[in-house]
Amino acid sequence: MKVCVVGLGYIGLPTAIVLASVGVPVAGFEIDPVRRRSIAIGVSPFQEADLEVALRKALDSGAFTLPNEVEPADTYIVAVPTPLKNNYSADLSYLETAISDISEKLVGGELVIIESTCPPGTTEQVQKMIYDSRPDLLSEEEDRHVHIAYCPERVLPGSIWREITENDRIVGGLSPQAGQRAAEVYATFCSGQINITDSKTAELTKLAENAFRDVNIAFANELETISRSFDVDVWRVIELANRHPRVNILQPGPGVGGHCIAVDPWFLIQTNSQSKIIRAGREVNISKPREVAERVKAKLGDKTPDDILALGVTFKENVEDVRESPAAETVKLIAQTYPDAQVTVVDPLAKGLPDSLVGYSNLEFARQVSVRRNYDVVIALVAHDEFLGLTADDFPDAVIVDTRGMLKR
Ligand code: SAJ
Repeated sequence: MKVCVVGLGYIGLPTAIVLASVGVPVAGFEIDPVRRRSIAIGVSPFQEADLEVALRKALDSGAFTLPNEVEPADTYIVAVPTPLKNNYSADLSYLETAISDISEKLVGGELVIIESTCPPGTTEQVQKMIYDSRPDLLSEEEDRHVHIAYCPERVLPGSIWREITENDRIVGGLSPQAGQRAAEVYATFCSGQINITDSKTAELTKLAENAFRDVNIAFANELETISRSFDVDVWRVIELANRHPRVNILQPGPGVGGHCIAVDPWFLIQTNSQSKIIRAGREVNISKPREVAERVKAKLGDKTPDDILALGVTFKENVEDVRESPAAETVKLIAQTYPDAQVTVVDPLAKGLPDSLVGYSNLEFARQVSVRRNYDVVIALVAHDEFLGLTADDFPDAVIVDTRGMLKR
């Protein structure tokens, strides 16, 4: 088996490395030359526990190479971004480019696996793209056809290197043969159960997982609003409710971020204009940063703050990633509401202020909290491990808005 992984991001890079680590020759194609050069010298372009050590081993072993273009292989794995367009539909342009690059190299009989999160029906579209550009491949005997499967990634940012080998996989073949062949690829490194199904079921299952989590978090977020109106601690309510054997409520926060859960439910909504629950979940979670900013205003009343501290700016705890971060969105609203206040954003993991916050002259970034300063307002947004020693008592004079229930622990 020789594999070419197209797109060396959060999913493609670990997938390429894990295959190389079990001895499969892997060519990794990354379109961004800066990212490619970084990977080639063994430096991961993003932080993920244990990944960089494995990357260096894979490079040293010679099993992982970094060509400047898509390289001929018998298996292609596509892990390119599928972001949202402004109209909340999926932008499949990166996928189209990847498929076009792969199509040029095909000789027939190869397996093409899509891992990127996609709207239902995309795998069938991929098949059409391939045969539209390469009708010559259709005229060959059947075993020379191109086999296509949808195998969604399901790994959790922050635990990718462990989960990539341990999590169960879903393998959706466009044909039984494609499903079987794709399952064999994952069996080389995955100790979890490999479940073979058809491509549309696999596409929908992936979206169902992330939409379910989004709706569950939205439920927790709505419960937070309700509990607060009764002056009741929502974290205690959830803790107690989750003692019930059939209840499992997730945790409230300042909203839902990242490049998956804040995005993927839209792929379901776009296919069903009647969507109620999934759409409502999105709306509740999207509205949360504004609600947090309103809470700050309500708590301050007539007072004008001079010094505001925001704890965390990444999209969740213990990662450096700031994409779609609800913490960043909250900070932006606060910076806009109080242009004369100094807003200090502390985050031990983020590389700096996200692009969406650059240009606000009242914002400053720091890696460590100074508990000595007399902040007027403290907003707790991300429960990084580094913050867990802090309590409300560290900021005796501040108005505190704790969106994660982290300052009392
Ligand atoms: N969040 C809460 N409360 C919670 C859990 C999460 O507010 O109880 C927030 C986080 O702070 C963050 C957002 O939700 O802003 C998403 O974080 P997450 O840890 O729930 O999920 P991701 O986006 O890091 O990864 C998800 C995972 N999907 C599921 O758990 C169903 C992961 O397994 C997927 O592989 C990933 O999406 C993906 O790439 O699709």
